[in-house]
This record gives sequence, C-alpha cells and structure tokens, in this order.
Amino acid sequence: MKSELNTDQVTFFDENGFLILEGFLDAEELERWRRVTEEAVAQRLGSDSLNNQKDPDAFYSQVFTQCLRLADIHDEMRELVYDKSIGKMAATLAGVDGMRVWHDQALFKPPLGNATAWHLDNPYWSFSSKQSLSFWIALDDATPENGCMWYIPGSHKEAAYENVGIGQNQADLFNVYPQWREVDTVCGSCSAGSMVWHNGLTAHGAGANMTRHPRRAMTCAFMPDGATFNGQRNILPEEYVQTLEKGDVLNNDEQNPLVWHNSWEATP
Ligand SMILES: O=C(O)CCC(=O)C(=O)O
Ligand SMILES: [Fe+2]
Repeated sequence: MKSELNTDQVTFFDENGFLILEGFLDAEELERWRRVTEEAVAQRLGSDSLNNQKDPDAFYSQVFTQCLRLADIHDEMRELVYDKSIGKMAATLAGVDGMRVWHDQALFKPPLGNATAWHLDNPYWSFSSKQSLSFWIALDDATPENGCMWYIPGSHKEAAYENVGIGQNQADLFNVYPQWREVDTVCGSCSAGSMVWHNGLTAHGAGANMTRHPRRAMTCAFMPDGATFNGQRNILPEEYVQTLEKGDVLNNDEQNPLVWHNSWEATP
C-alpha cells in the first residue's frame, strides 16, 4: 500500500476536491481486497438490510449493487478499512487531527449498468462538514467504457448541503449549481488497485457501464472527529438516533470508530 502523501498531492486535493493515486495497492493486496469485498458483498446480499437490491429491476438497483457497512460483518474487511495508515491519509488530506469512519460501501456497477447521476455525498449523511471525504478503490480497471468516476474540480468550495440525490436525470445537480455547467469535468479513469479520494462536497458521477463485465469498487467515507449530528438518520441505527439531539458530537466508537488521531503519531 503506497500510503505516503506528498505536499503536492495534498495541495491538489485541497484545490480540486479529488486525488487519484494510481497503483495504490500491489497485485497481492488487490487480490485480497477483491476476495474480501466479494465475500462481504455475498454476505450482505443475503441479509435484508444495508443493500439496495430489494427490487433488482429498479433504476437505482441497476446503477450499482450497493452493500453498506461491510466492516460490521467481515473481520478481514474491518482490518482493511479501519487501517490506521488509510485513516492517516484521510486526516492529512482533510487537514484535521482525527478521523472516524462514517461508513464503508461496496459499489459494483453491473454489466450494462446505469450511469451514476452527478451528486454530492455529504448532504446524505448525519453530519455536515467541509472536511468529510471518501476513498474509492478500483477493483477492476475503471474506464470511460465501464463507468469510471468523473469529477467537477473545485466544486467542493462552492457546494452547500442541499441533497439533490442520485436520480435518473444525470444532470439534476446542475439545476442547483448552474455555474458548474461552465466547468470542464475531469475523467477519473484508473487501473485496478488505484485509490481515488474525493471530498464529501465534490460533485461527482459515473457513466453507464457499456461493457459485459462488472466495474467493482470498494469505498469508505470518513467523518472528522468532533463532527456533530445534523438531524438526519442516514445509516445510523434508529435506537442510536433516538438518543441524539441536533448538535451532539457523533463520537460513538461502535458506530463510527476513530481510525486515526495525530496524537497517535508517537505511538507505533
Ligand atoms: O461508483 C460509483 O458509481 C459512484 C461512487 C460514488 O458516488 C462515491 O463513491 O461516492
Ligand atoms: Fe458519491
């Protein structure tokens, strides 16, 4: 895992709201991420929650097979996504002291699958922060043909927290942010084993999968330590949400484990 970041990369992320790290995983690590993700997805699809395949013919089910919180149900997945060096990357890119996992999710765009409409991530979540971010690890080569990601550079600096959502119209987000129609989009094509980071307020989407093969990705979203509840449930369990008031710090280590704090630097 090439988890060292240089200052140019951090500056690029800051300016553009995304960062592509080609060849993040070596061949052996990629095999492990693939196996563990496939196992955990199979397990999640066998349960009746935290996946989007209840109605497999629905438009959204054909955007991707979405399986959430895989670290909860698979020990090796927990090791992979709670890895301290990845947590440190998240904290470094966001410029914060501590990072918690918001949620992981596998996103497998099926063969011939629908496009992922342009959207922002953070407006879905139970906290609002300019320092939230996600990684997206390509488990297959991600290309314009099979639905790689695309980004609007700098959009994170202007975005607010209204949720447009991932619907059927690819461009609904541009009705809220018409100024982005004038910005050149950036293609996030990358080879299998690459890691792409994006800020939770960066506009992004993916094309349709025009090929007969799946386009698999394993992703994880991070919340800066100290972020507070904004009143939205999102993926938090109902019993936990019942205990929360707007403005409460989301510091439940079971729900949102702290995966990095700069104060740990001295401790191996
Ligand atoms: O994989 C995709 O098609 C979309 C991914 C995405 O929206 C995300 O990782 O936030
Ligand atoms: Fe997204």
